[in-house]
Amino acid sequence: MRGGRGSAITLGMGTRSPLLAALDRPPLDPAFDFDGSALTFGALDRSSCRIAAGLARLGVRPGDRVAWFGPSSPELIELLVAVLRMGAIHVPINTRYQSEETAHVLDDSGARLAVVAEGSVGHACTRERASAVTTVVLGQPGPGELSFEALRNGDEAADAPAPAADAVAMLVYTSGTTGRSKGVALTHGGLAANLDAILGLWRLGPDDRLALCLPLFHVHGLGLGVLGTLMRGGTALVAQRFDPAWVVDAFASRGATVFMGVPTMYARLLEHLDATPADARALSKGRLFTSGSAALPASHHQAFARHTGHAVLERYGMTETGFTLSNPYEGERRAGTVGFPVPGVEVRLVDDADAPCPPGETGEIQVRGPGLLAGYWGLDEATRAAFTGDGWFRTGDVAFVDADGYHHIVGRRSVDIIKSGGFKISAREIEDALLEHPALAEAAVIGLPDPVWGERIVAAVVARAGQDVRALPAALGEHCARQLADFKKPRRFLVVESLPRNALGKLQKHRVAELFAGLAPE
Ligand code: MLC
Ligand code: AMP
Repeated sequence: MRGGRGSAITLGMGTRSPLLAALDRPPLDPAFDFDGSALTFGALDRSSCRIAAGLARLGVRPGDRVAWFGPSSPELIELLVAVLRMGAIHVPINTRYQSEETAHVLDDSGARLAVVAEGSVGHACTRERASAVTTVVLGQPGPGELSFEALRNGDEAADAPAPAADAVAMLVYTSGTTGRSKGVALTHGGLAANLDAILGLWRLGPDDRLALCLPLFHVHGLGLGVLGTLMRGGTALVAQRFDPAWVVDAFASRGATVFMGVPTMYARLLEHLDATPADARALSKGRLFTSGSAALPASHHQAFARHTGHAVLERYGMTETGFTLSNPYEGERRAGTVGFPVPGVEVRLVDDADAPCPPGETGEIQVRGPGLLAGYWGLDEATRAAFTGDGWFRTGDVAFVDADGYHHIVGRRSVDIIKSGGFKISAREIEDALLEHPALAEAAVIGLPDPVWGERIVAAVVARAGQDVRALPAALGEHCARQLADFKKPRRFLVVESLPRNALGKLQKHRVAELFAGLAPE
């Protein structure tokens, strides 16, 4: 993996990873603020040193994977910094995951140690793997487990030499067209180069206070929000979860200057502002509002500008490619577009044969640049298939460029990828889970357009003979709730006689949406 694709750059890494440059900020400057309780750069520097020493005592070595299943908390930041400074690999796990999804990440990454919230799904999974994974508990440890406090309370260790630019810093699991999630290996040098470019473009710096309510297990919140703060300074005001009133208060009384969100958050903020228009005054005081992870409807962009006077800066990215396209900071932020390539990133649009499209034509976005993944963890064949022969990463997203050079995303090559609430979801994974239900013969899962969620997941299913069809939707809902994270659950189950197939019997996925056309809302 080291020295893999996208790792061609060499940064002057100095004595520690460039991802941790802001640890040199004045020690009393607040780095992260958890509802009034501040973690300063100095305190973070010291506690992460102690945790790194504690991890080393437990046998964690550079290159080992350290998993995290817990809330947005000071402990997460301390552990991340410790892991990065000792050259181990941070593996965040989505806390909405159920057992099978969590177990897959632990097993696939080969986690050596995991920090888990007491009583969580992650805790149950590490208990079952006690011989392979050392369990550190946020809360009361069980027999054979350690507490996070014990890890934090040891001696400080001297810094290890900085990890190489092409050493893997994080494994971030993301869905693809196949059933199971894949670990995207992101390097110290790649992350630093890409984050430096986009945060520079947006003028992020030590005077900023970021209202951060994104989950901290995906690149949007973890990369731009957490690593951004660790690289460039400033303070992140961290919320456990998104709440429009919390965001308003961050700008009204806690000096927030920047907000980064997914379109569903803007939809919720707009509902809040429609109900409480006076709250827009607080948001107007901000410097920058950005959106990414899914398409921000132009109507949301316009409504937010009407309320607050701010043109949301929309950008496009992907776990595998980093932050790739962005509207300008100065200049027109064009609604419904994702702007131009981020400095240092090359973007091209190609046809089905990977040949560049003529100007104005629609094609797949392909990306080259320093921020690309080093590879999918343990999946050499999938990594090879994701790149063209000359090193372009195939995103599967489809776009065109307008006469002024702004990129417009128009869709995706695969109907099996769904984005709902900014979470990427594999239709195949849901279908596989559904087909484990004994009453089902067939299942087809798709995303239907939705103004709040981007896409709403629905399933058309064929029952086995003799099943009680009326009871099936409720039973399938319960089955999914046990097997899958809540955001993957189909919001509607439609029982049909048969699925649309062509003459050869192949499922016509693009026609499944027709089954839902004209149905009354549930
Ligand atoms: C939840 N609900 C849904 C749903 N998810 N309904 C339809 N579709 C969905 N996807 C329902 C729930 O069942 C519940 O209903 C109600 O909506 C509230 O759910 P919730 O889960 O409590 O909502 P909330 O916690 O507020 O979550 C919404 C959110 C969250 C927007 C905060 O989805 C989120 O954090 N999204 C961010 C994902 C992200 O970070 N993506 C970045 C990937 S990186 P009821 O009936 O029970 O009330 C990437 C790269 C890049 O993409 O470029 O950024
Ligand atoms: P993820 O795999 O979770 O990193 O999600 C990456 C995907 O999110 C991309 O491949 C796009 O499909 C989608 N995406 C990210 N930003 C945008 C955007 N601004 N507009 C449309 N789609 C986006």
